[in-house]
Formats: sequence, structure tokens, C-alpha cells
Amino acid sequence: MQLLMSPASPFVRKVRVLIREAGIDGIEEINVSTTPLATDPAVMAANPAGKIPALVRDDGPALYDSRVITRYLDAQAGAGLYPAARLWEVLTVEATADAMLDAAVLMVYEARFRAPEMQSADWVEGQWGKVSRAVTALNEKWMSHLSGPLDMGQIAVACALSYLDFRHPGRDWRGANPALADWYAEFATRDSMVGTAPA
Ligand SMILES: N[C@@H](CCC(=O)N[C@@H](CS)C(=O)NCC(=O)O)C(=O)O
Repeated sequence: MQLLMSPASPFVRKVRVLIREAGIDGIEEINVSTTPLATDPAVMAANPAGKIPALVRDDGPALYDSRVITRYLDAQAGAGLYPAARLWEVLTVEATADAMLDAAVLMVYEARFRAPEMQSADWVEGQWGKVSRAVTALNEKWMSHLSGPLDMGQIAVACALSYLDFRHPGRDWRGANPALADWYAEFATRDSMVGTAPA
């Protein structure tokens, strides 16, 4: 199998962290450069949306969307990162992280891929509002879940928080969310996180 990826993509990182936590071998990582304005041909062939991650398989169609790939690999490996007893909570925490990432990535794209005269500061703040509310929700409602046994929700949240530091270092998400900040500081020391730091 081949993972179409970029080391800077937080959605890709979710998959790469899971691969390491689950001890999965044999997935070839293929670096691509793809943007909304210039889609890599291999990515387009695998995913009509032209987005990474995409997982090219020998025995079936390519899989795409990080949530599909992580669930597939978890099931293949029997890693238990989507435990049945907590499935809906895990999926909701992962969805919260993905929502943060959707908004945080769009903020980057607004600055990078739209002409300056078309950029909207209000729109950017609207996206940050989504990130900020998600971070608050995690800090207020989900700390006990985040502090429990490892699951995919935790991995997704850690990748999302790391991306905020990577691409939006001027935004302070820690100040009003000390419990989440402490949790992340510890989670970020895992080998799977250190070995997949964005570049
Ligand atoms: N919902 C998708 C989002 C993936 C995504 O937005 N990936 C970005 C890189 S971080 C991408 O490929 N952007 C290229 C584009 O939008 O054309 C997932 O979870 O995999």
C-alpha cells in the first residue's frame, strides 16, 4: 500500500501517528505536493477531491479522507483505537479535531491562495472562531476522555493542536485552556508524535 502524503499535512499526520502507534509495517510513504490550485496527478487519480491523505491499495480502490483511512488501518491491524465501548465518543472527539483542522487549513489557504484584494479578515476570524470554540469544548467537556486509554480521538486532537502551533503560532489557544495545554504537552512527547513532527 502507498500513502500519498506531505509531512506538513495534519490530516496525513493522523494516519502516520496511527501507523506508528499500531505498529503497522509495509506502507510506503509517497511525498506529493498538492494544493487547491495545482493538484498532484497521483492524488487526483486516487481521490476526486484532490486531497491528501489517500491510501492506494493493491486489492481495492484507493481510500481517502483521513477518518476512513485511520478506521480502515485500525481494523486491519486490530489495534483497538476505535474501541466499541466508546466508539461514538471517539468519533465525536475526532470530528472535533477535524473541524478545527478544516478551519485552520482554510485560514492558511486564504492567505496563500487567494489574491490579497479577495481576502477577508472577517472570514478568517470566523474560521478562528470555529477553532477556538472547539478548543474550549475539548478543555471543558472532554478532558476525562482525553486522559483515558489511547484512542484515535486523542491522536486527532494532538495533531490538530500541533498544527495550530505550526501554522498559527500567534494565536494563543493555551491561555484559556490550561488542562488541554497540559495534556497536549505530555502527549506530544510520544515517539509517534515526535517522529511525525511537521516539516
Ligand atoms: N477531510 C479531509 C481533509 C484533507 C485535506 O484538507 N488535506 C489537505 C492537506 S492538509 C489537502 O490535501 N489540500 C489540497 C486541496 O484542498 O486541494 C481528510 O480528513 O482527509
